[in-house]
Amino acid sequence: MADYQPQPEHKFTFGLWTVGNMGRDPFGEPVRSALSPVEIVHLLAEVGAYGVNFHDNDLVPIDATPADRDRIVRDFKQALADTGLVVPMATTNLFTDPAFRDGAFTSNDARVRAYALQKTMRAIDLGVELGAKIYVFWGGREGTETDAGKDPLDAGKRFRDALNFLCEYVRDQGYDLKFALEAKPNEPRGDLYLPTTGAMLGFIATLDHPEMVGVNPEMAHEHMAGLNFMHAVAQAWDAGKLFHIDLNDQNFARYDQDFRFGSHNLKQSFFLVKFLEDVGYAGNRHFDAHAYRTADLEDVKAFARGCMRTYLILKDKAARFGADAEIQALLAEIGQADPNLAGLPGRYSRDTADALKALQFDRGALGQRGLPYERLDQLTVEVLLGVR
Ligand code: GLT
Ligand code: MN
Ligand code: MN
Repeated sequence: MADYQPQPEHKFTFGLWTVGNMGRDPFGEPVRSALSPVEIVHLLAEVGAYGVNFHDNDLVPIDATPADRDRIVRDFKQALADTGLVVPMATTNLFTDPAFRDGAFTSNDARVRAYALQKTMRAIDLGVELGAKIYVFWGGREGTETDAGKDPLDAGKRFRDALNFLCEYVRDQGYDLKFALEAKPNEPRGDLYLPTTGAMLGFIATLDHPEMVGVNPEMAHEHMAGLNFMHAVAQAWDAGKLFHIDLNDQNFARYDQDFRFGSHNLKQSFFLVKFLEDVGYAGNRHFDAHAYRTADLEDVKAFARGCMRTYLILKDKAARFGADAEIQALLAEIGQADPNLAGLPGRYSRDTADALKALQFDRGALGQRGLPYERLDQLTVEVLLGVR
């Protein structure tokens, strides 16, 4: 893997909104021209991506006529056929239109909640028509600026009712589609409900069809909350809930920067890639990021290529870490078992509990044993810096 060229088996995907991002921010107007969905598909094919994801309105404008919709979808399908790109994931825009300014599924207005369900069912139909197997829910405006006007218990119940309704819709239609919930702590609203992947995992267990629903953790969002992204991903994996993943990068405690993958926190990115590769995560590796506002079209392509190339380089580094004899010797030393434990504690039984209670521990020696994490971390850094 010396050339770090993306291949379909790497399952690298981008949203229409990522490389299509025009560089608008709260203080400035767009700096890049709009690209049509067809142009974006060709751009992604040019840089070597495997798939393209979209919100309903990235593809079909919210006020399109049925005839517009049919033409747009036909052209998009043609672009997919011409390039070989696939659509693994789709989602709904429930945050741009002013109707959603107080949330969608959790809005205080019953009409907005009903409209959000209608819009999502239509968007699911569109996603499935184009081949999506994963449907993402990012509650962009499901939150508050002030808790004076919305009860979090009502909001939670409304969100649950909406997801239960939509799970039944998918089952009733016979769609092969799973849901992936994406958490974010804040932005664009002051506080968003279910702000972390851990919160989403707890919420999923309260749904009528938890088996249909997993998570879509985003690196930048966990970092905004000051959390260790790899740990969140590991918890999701352990729960069998890592249905999708949004890769990007971010300086801690800032706004949602959505930087190029690996551009800021190389070490966290390394441990994340190592985790995904070690466990054999077979899902899409979706880059939910966009180029700097300073980028022109060529630089946007460099951004997209960079996301994939860095992932593959880090994958290579993870293999080096695994093959490094000194690193592996340190890991073996750290993880040493004690033959005197003879299988204790094992599974609970009255006997194992009694045997464990009877054991003598040298607490002083336990507290003195050296743990060579400094050496191990330095070796990790040297792998990353390319000198091992
Ligand atoms: C938006 C958001 C992302 C979500 C997308 C899906 S849209 O760009 O910042 O994190 O994944 O709705
Ligand atoms: Mn983000
Ligand atoms: Mn995202």
